[in-house]
Amino acid sequence: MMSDQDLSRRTFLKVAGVTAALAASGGVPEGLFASEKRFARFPEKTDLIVLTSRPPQLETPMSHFRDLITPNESLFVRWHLANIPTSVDLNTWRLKVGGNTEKELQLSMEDLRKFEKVTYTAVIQCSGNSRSFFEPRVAGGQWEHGAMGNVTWSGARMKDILSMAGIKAGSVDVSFDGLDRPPLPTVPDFIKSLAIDKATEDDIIIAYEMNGVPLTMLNGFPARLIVPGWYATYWVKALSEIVVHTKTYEEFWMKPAYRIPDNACGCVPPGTTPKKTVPIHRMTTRSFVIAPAEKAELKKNVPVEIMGIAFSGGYSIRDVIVSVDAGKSWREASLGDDKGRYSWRQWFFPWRPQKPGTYTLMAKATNSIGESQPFEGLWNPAGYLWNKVEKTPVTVR
Ligand SMILES: Nc1nc2c(c(=O)[nH]1)N[C@H]1C(S)=C(S)[C@@H](COP(=O)(O)O)O[C@H]1N2
Ligand SMILES: [Mo]
Repeated sequence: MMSDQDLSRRTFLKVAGVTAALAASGGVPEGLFASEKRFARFPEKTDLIVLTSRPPQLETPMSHFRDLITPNESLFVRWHLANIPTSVDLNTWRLKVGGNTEKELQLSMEDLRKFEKVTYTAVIQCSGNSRSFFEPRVAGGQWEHGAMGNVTWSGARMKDILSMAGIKAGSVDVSFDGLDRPPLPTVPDFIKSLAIDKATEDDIIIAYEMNGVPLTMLNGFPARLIVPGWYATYWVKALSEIVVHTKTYEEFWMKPAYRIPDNACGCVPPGTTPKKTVPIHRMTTRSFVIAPAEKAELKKNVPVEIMGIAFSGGYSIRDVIVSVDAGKSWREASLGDDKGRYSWRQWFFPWRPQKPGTYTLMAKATNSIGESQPFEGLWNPAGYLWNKVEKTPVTVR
């Protein structure tokens, strides 16, 4: 996770005594200052790391990922526009469904709850999760690894709702808009779209519950789209309107925003511009060492269980291999409970360090279709898809 170069940079800044001043001015990347992270407690949330407070961009500390399911109060928060809903009256809230449909629907929460209820566990992850590790640096929220979580979602199937509305011939795209609004007319409203075939897949739901209770306001009360396996940019919160289109929907947040190079790795040589791009979609395969934490101090000859998580874009984790010697040798970890192909999987690896010193722990996951993780970070201009094998240094005394 941290190269020697990063460590020396951190040390340099500390020695120079400029850390606090730079952090206060907002002029430094959060990623370099573990000790100077700013925490705040927002409504229905526990203390989270603040990237920005208006709009709220709140990151989950890694220690919260010891749990298989991320508690609602711990889940990260990301909004693009400053005008976010802070209260919603279910007596007046309606989900409008229209466009190229036989009927226009105005669904109340009661109506939404009448559709067959679907429940599954799925990783939610921001496209820009881990962006702060890109070199050269890229613009955008400087997340470390905490713009993710594993949540059990319940809601109504999108395809059931669309079939109630009646999809007319010639439909190609479906767009999703929420209650948040741009602060200025020049800022485009946050609207995302899915191709009609994607939008009507079995597992696409409009969720009204997270972990068995109504969504928190910051995570999209009263209902949000869930596109399991895909990045959370599509998981539109506080849904208000769904429109079926006869043309590809390509407004700002679909184009030019949230696009990746149109090639197998979604990457280009660092610092260059891709020739052709496509909308970001499925998540890459990732794994993390969660415990012991980075820089933990362990005792020699005392057994520890290394624990971590692994997930991929909708295909089950086939195996996780672990190294305690910076990648020289690898052994397979044992996998925890299987909560389905969209969930993350915990893994466990017993270890008894025999000699004092510094050890670098690493994990590498492979999914059921053979997708795995690179050893070096791949680069793209928007800072998406980061999934390299991370390094977790620990000390044994
Ligand atoms: N209405 C609305 N929905 C939205 C967004 C937004 O800005 N407005 N941001 C998207 C992005 S980019 C992410 S990463 C997720 C974050 O979901 P969370 O705040 O529940 O963690 O919401 C998505 N849905
Ligand atoms: Mo995001």
